[in-house]
Amino acid sequence: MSDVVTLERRGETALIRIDNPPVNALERAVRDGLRVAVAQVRDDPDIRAVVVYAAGRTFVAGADIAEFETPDFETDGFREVLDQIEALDRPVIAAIHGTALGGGLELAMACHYRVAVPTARVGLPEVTLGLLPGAAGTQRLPRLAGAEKALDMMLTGRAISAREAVQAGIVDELLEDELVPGALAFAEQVAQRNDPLPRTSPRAVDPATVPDQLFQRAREQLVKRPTGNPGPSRIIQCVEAAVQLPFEQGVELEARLFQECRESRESAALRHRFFAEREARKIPGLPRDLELRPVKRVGVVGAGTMGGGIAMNFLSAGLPVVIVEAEQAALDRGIGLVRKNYEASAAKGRMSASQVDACMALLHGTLDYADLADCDLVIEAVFENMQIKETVCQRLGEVCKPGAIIASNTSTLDVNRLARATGRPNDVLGMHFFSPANVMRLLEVVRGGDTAPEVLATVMQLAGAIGKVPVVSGVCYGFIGNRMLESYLRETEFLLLEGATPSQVDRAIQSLGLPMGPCRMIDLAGVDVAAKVVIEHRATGGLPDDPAYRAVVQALMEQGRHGQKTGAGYYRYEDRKPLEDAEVLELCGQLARRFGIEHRRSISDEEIIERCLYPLINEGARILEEGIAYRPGDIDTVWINGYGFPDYLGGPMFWADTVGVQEVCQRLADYADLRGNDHGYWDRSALLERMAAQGLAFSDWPFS
Ligand code: 3H9
Repeated sequence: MSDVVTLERRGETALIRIDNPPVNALERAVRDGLRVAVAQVRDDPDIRAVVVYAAGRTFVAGADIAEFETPDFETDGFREVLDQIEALDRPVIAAIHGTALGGGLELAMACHYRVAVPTARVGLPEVTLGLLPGAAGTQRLPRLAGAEKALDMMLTGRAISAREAVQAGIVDELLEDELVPGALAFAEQVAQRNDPLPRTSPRAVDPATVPDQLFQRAREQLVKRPTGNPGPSRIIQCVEAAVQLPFEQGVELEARLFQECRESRESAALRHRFFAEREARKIPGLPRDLELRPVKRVGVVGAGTMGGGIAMNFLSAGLPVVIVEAEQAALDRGIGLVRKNYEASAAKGRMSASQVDACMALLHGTLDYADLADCDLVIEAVFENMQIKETVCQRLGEVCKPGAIIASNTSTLDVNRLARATGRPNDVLGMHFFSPANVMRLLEVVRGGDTAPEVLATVMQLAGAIGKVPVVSGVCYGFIGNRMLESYLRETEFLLLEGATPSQVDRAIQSLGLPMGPCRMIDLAGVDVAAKVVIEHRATGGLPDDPAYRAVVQALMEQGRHGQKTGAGYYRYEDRKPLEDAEVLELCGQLARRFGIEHRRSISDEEIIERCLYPLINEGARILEEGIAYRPGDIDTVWINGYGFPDYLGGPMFWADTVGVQEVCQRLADYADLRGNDHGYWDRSALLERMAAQGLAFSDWPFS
């Protein structure tokens, strides 16, 4: 017997146990082990029933995603063993706990019966990896649950509860007993009944149960909202085949389409994303068993939009929050906004009224810093200004109890300076939430020069517990995300000064798949907010001596064009619809003349994409070279979760590999020649140059 699959007899029932931590992925050794176990059952006439279950925290959570990178990967090995299970002449029962996902649910569907503990969840999330279920899941699920339900589950990748799975016909029974005893009792019952074995593959989907136009409507949705993900259109094709074709033919189609997806760049990018997000939680040099500081109560300073949003993360996770404001009116407004946000969620059916009340009951507002004395973590979210933040940090250093963690939500300021202001820099780090803080998944965790290892580890763990995707950044201006954004916005503005229009820049960037180009993005975030960041950056000596540097955003602010909220910014707005504005084009023309920038008749989309994104990649390489980010995947995780970079492009560094690092480097050199390089805008990072010279890709990181 193999290490990962064992067979044990319990009376007349065989117990097949899969034990392949951490998530019992269906890797080759598991498939081989299952094959051996099935043969053993086949050869033993005394076995009357079989239970398949998994050890540890979950049933099988899918195929081993890393295996898809093997160039000659085949789905046959999966389907063969599942078919052998289904073909057994004694009842086979899958006993599910934790999550049966992807290949895990496909394994369960090949069994004759499925039982589950009530907390279990089942789903086919392959689409999130740019794939479709490749072990006959597209054919078995419609036969069990109907085409409509199957299509919905596969297109959304959503896992459903065991209870919902029973209603859908996917799970036969919820276990009241514990997993193995419950499944054994179920097995004995079915063995005694001696019913014909309910195999899934010979069933047909009754066409009468398929809603009219189901597949056509699904295709129309895809046209309306294209995703760049190769999975959905092929999933529709497979489910349609499950309705129309015999099982074998459907499976053949599935195998072919699965390979098309697996070999696509988009699926490779989505798989990269999966592992990058998990890798980002690991901090080099920190022992895994570090003792964490307990966090049971959280404090937030500042009840503005940001502070309120930050508080909601903890309230929703059941942690009490103390929120401090300077004035009663601001406090009331802030708390009112938190309630309003929760009520909006309740109105959309995402939470119940009693859940809203429970969250609000955990929130305590105060004007007195002394009320923070019991908190284990305090996050300041006051106005982005060094003097104000330093004063707040000093107070926090005094009032917070020993061992409490103090965090700043700054997006640009020097975390080391703020740490010193507290007088206890070991306890301090940055927690840079993205707006709206209760919605956006990214959290940049800024590691200060003196941050204690267990403080960093505690916050990384806590971030996961509140549903965030945390990425560690070192201390620098703008950390990982905003620092890279700066070069993107710099080139956006130079392109406008050279004669490109906001809509042209936005369209070119959106053609890559970004949901919003830079001009629309600033209009939404606030031109005033963006301009103030530039002004502050200049005041602290962080900008080159170039009067044309981001002159457009500052001029727009001076004209009161603060973006969508004032009805005008880079665009003018009618009913929130952005329209090109001749005044903005005129303004750009005037600024260009003032700074001696030549107006060009035509600027290609290709140039816009290269000029906006290649410097951003170059800055990413600098961030790696300086050790601000640990790995290229961390940068990709920031851009996908914080800035809407399309996940099917894998993030900017993954995308750079797709374009070719040598090409990126060469084009940066070309633009230095073409546009001039007086201010060093086109200087290539040493790392990028080395990579280009040695033919390295970011996926080769870490380089020796
Ligand atoms: C598939 O099944 C295709 C089929 O149709 C067959 C085709 C022929 N593979 O997320 P966590 C690792 S496609 C490899 O932190 P949690 C993960 O990297 C697959 N590794 O835990 C991490 O490693 P490390 C369809 C995997 O408790 C560790 O396990 N299935 C896989 O927060 C813990 O993971 C899916 O897409 C995997 N399949 O969440 C499900 N899964 O510790 C993917 C996990 O070194 N998995 N790892 O960083 C999940 O959604 C979550 O992991 C799960 C647990 C909900 C199961």
